[in-house]
Amino acid sequence: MVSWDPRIEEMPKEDLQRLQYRLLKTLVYRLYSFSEFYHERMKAQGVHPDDITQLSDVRNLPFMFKSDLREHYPDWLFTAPQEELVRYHVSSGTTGKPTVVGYTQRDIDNWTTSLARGLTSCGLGRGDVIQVSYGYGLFTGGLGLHYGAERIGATVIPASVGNTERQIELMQDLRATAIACTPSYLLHMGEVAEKMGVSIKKDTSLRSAILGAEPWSEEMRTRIQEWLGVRAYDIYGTSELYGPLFCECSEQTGIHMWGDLALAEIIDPSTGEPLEPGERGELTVTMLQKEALPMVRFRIGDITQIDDAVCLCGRTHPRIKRIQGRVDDMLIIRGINVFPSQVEHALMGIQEVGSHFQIVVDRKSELDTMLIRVEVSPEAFSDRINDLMKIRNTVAQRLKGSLNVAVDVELVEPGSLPRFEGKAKRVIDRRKI
Ligand code: DLL
Repeated sequence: MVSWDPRIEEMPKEDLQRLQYRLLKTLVYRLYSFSEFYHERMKAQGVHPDDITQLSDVRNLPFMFKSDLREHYPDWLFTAPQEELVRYHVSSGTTGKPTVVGYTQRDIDNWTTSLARGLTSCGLGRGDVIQVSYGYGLFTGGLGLHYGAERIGATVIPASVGNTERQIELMQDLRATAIACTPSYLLHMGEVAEKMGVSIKKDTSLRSAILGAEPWSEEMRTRIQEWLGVRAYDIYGTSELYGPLFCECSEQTGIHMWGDLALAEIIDPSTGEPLEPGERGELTVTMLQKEALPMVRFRIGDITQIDDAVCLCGRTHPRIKRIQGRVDDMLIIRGINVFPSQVEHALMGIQEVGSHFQIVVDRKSELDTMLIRVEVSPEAFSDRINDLMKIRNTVAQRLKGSLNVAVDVELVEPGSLPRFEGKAKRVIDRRKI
C-alpha cells in the first residue's frame, strides 16, 4: 500500500482520537470567542467551551443546518475577513437562496491534501493522466479534483462537463488513465463512445473512475466496471465541507473520512439523538480545521453508517458506507419509505434491464402511485412482445419484493430516457408540482 501521508493515515486510533479532541477543543474556544453566531447558539444550548472535556462531549454542542447558511447569506457565518479569502464557491440552491462557501489558503491546502490522500489510496499518482469531468466554476467538483490530482503529480485534463464526443477524443488522444465525474455522466460517455465506434474498455487507457456527487449503487459499480473495464471508486463530499473530500481506497469497502479534518457522528434524523456504532442514520459532521467557514455538527441530511474498524489497507480513520440517499429524498409511498437508491439497487441486478431509469410519483384519488420507467438493455430489446412482458413482470416482482410496495413498471426503448452530464435527476414527484 502506498499512502500519501502514512504518519497521519495509519496513526493508532487512540492517537487519532486524542488529536481530534485537541482540535475540537481549540475550535470550540475559537468560535465561542470570535463568532457571534456560535457564541449565541452555545449560550442558548447552555454549553461553554470548558464543558468539553472529552471527544464525545461534541454531542452537547448545538446542531447546524443548511438553512443556517441560507439565512446568513452570503457570508455572515464566515470567521475570516474577506482579505484572507482566496476563493468562493456557490451552490446552485434549487430551493431558495444559494449557499456561499469561502476558503482561506489553508482551507484550500487542507482540501487538496484530503483529495491527495484519497486519490493516492485508490492507486493514482505520478504518471497518471486524470480527466476531470466534473463541472468547473462555482461547483466545487471540478476545481476540487483538479487541485488534488495536481498535488499527487498526475497530469490533469480539465475537461469539465459537456461536449462529450470531444471528451472521448481527448481521453483517447491524451491516453487518460482515470476519469473523475458523476456515475451518470460516465454511463452517458460510455454510450456516446460506442456510437462513435469507440469501446472505452478496449480502445482507451482508462483504468480508474472516481465517481460521486450523487447516489449510486453497488450493482451500478459492477456494471460500470465490467462494461468499461475500469475500477470504480466512490467519492463523497458536500460544498459546505469544502466539496469532494473523501474517497474509497483500493479495497473499495467504504469511504475514508480523515479524522484529523472531520469528526463524524451518526444520529437519528427525527430525534437528533446519537445512534449506536454501526447503526444507519443521518451523517453529522464537525470540520476540525476549517478557517473561513467553520461547520460544527452540520446536519448534512445524507443517510449512511460508520465502520470504525481498521481498513484492510491499514488506514485507521473511520469509513462511511455508501450513501443511501438524503433524508429529504426519501419518498413516502402509501406510508412506505422508499429511497431512489433502493430502486436502482433492485433494477441493476436484472440483466435484461439497461442502466437508465426514472421514477414518477403521483397521487390519484388520494392514493400515491409510483411508476418506474426503465430502459430495456439493448441486447434484450426485441419486438417479441412475450419476452418484454416477461421482463416487465420480473421487474415488477423484484421491485415489489425489495420496496414492499406495488409499483407500475413501464419498459422503454434503450436511449429514450434523459441523460445527464452532472447530477442525474431521476425522480419526478408530481405531488409537489
Ligand atoms: O456534490 C461535491 C462533490 C463533487 C462530491 C464531486 C463528490 C464529487 P454538493 O453539490 O454540495 O457537493 O452536493 C452534496 O451530494 O450531500 C449528497 O447528498 C450528494 N453526494 C455527494 N457525493 C455523493 C456520493 C458535491 N458519493 C450532496 N454518494 C451530498 C451519494 C453523494 N451522494
